[in-house]
Amino acid sequence: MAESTETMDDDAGAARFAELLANEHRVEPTDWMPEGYRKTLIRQISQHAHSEIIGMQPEGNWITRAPSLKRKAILMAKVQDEAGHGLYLYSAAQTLGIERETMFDQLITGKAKYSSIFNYTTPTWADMGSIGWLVDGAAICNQVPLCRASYGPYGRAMVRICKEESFHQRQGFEILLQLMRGTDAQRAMAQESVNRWYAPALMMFGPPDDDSPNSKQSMAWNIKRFSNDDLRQRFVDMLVPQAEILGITLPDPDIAWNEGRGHYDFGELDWAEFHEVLAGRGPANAIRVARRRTAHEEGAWVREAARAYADARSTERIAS
Ligand code: BYC
Repeated sequence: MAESTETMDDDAGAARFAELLANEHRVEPTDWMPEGYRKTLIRQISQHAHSEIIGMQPEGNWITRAPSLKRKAILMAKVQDEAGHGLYLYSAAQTLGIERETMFDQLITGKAKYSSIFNYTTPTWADMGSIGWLVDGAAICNQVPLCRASYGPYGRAMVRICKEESFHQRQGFEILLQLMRGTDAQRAMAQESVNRWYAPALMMFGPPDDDSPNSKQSMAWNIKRFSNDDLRQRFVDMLVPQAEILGITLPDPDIAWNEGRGHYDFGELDWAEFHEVLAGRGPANAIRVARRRTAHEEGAWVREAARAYADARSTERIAS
């Protein structure tokens, strides 16, 4: 087993930390790490965990109304996967010294950020297709490189999360494909939904690189492996041929293949809207946080029962 470096003095610890990064090795919870690295990881991992938990709501909205038993079973499994992702990520953040209760508190009091995308509403069934295809698709582009994040518990959690996300993306694509092969009304519903989700999905990657205060340091620490704009480009390049297969039009007249760059060009995004959503003024911010707070309060008895059970077990163990 690797020796713990947690107790090294700062100079020796910093040298060892730099060596781990230079050799593309993982940093583990018992290793010495700079305070900024710890704080950045707590920020990113907890925001990611919150996104998974809040992200259950827009789809949870459709579980009782899914159009068939099969669709309902698939959607329930997907939403349960998201709860699981949230739990792995809260556990990974806890290894950095933050309590889970503190993170929950930050979320339900509106102090914590979570992904902007979950502040949009899901008025139609086609939105389940768009979330899978576009939101989970963006999540995969962003998260596959995070499997190589330098912090061990985060990178390892991401491996399983990414496997599940790719199933989620395929199921969303398949919902849209079915609608596009259906009636005129179904095709119109799919197109209208993609029109609403496309730009917010591109904004999931975060602000443009020259307006991203955290990217440079996070890349130097091998947490982020690609810049926000690079990942956004990768996503657009992936979407265009998939949209052709679906027969869906991406709602951006500026999309065009650029032979010189070897990538698709695409239009400017509305960053004012992104900042409004981050400031808590998106279409569903208030609903999402209020719903989470109610669920947390209504779940108090579960936490009390789990605590009482754990206390009883430890008393039993001491007595035996
Ligand atoms: N939404 O310097 P930047 C899912 C914030 S869940 C909200 O570029 P960074 C799914 C950013 O936090 C997917 N805030 O930051 C679940 C920072 O603010 P603070 C969630 C955003 O960290 C259920 C400020 O803007 N994925 O897939 O270097 C159902 C400046 O940004 C956003 C993750 O969490 C945003 N979109 O890069 C279906 C992935 N973008 O903290 C699907 C992990 C930026 O300084 N996270 N901000 O106050 C990351 O990869 C990075 O944190 C980001 C941002 C690329 C998101």
